[in-house]
Amino acid sequence: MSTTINEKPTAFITGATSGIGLATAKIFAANKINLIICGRRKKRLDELKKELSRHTKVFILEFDVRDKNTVFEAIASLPEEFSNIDILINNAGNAHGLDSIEEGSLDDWEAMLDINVKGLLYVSKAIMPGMIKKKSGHIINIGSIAGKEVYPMGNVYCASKYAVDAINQGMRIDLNKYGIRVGAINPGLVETEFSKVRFKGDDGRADATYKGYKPLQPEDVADVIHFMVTRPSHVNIADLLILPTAQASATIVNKEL
Ligand code: NDP
Ligand code: 8X3
Repeated sequence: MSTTINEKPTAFITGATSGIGLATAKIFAANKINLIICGRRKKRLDELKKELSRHTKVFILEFDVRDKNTVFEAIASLPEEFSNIDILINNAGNAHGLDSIEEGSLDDWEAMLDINVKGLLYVSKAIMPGMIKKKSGHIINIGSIAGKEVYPMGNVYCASKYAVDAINQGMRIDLNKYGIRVGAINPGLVETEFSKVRFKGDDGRADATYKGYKPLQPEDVADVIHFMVTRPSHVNIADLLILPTAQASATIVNKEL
């Protein structure tokens, strides 16, 4: 693998307890990438560590990306063996609610901006210095089709993902002088816990999101992320949109109901 100067690269994955982050941790582990897996649900992190330690070295960091001080303390606390981070997967995030703008909840808006935008920035701010020092590294930001197209009732979630798109471009420009690769993958509909969170445990509504067509599976996205980080070091996949075949745009999905 030509990603890094390390013999076995180390990847830091936020939101590894579920969905895209979990699938990415699994494919990375199967390919002997050392892992720092992050999330708030410690029990899931413990179980994942147990499973993946058969393939690679795994370290757990339990923190809420919204909590600035905890983010910096957690990353500063990494043992020597895991402190040289080659790959950062900025994945933690969710939609909270799906409401017309005038009916949106302030708590939902704050959650999306605090997690999807500010949390991503805190984690990046803590990890970039190490990459800058060694003049190498690879940051992958998980955006969304919601960061490319605004759809009805997507308002603030879309704003958070448009911000991720802008941050991805800004990082790529500003980190260019250090030889750090920065790229985004922007998925359409992926069957994860995303809709359970968006609809606050309304499983009927969440399940309906993925009915009548074949949505992307988290492994489909993880596979592409693994492809991105295993390109030769002169190749940077800067911005990629991945959709289920049944989906043509944010609002056009060919469903058989
Ligand atoms: P999941 O709900 O399955 O996973 C979300 C992950 O983010 C969990 O591991 C969760 O961990 C973590 N997370 C959420 N909030 C926080 C927080 N405050 N602090 C730390 N970690 C947090 O959803 P997906 O896998 O689908 O989502 C992953 C990313 O993909 C998100 O950025 C999402 O916006 C994006 N995306 C998803 C799409 C989809 O259709 N599913 C499509 C396009 C983009 P824990 O709860 O343990 O903290
Ligand atoms: C998740 C995909 O279409 O629900 O980012 O916004 S969508």
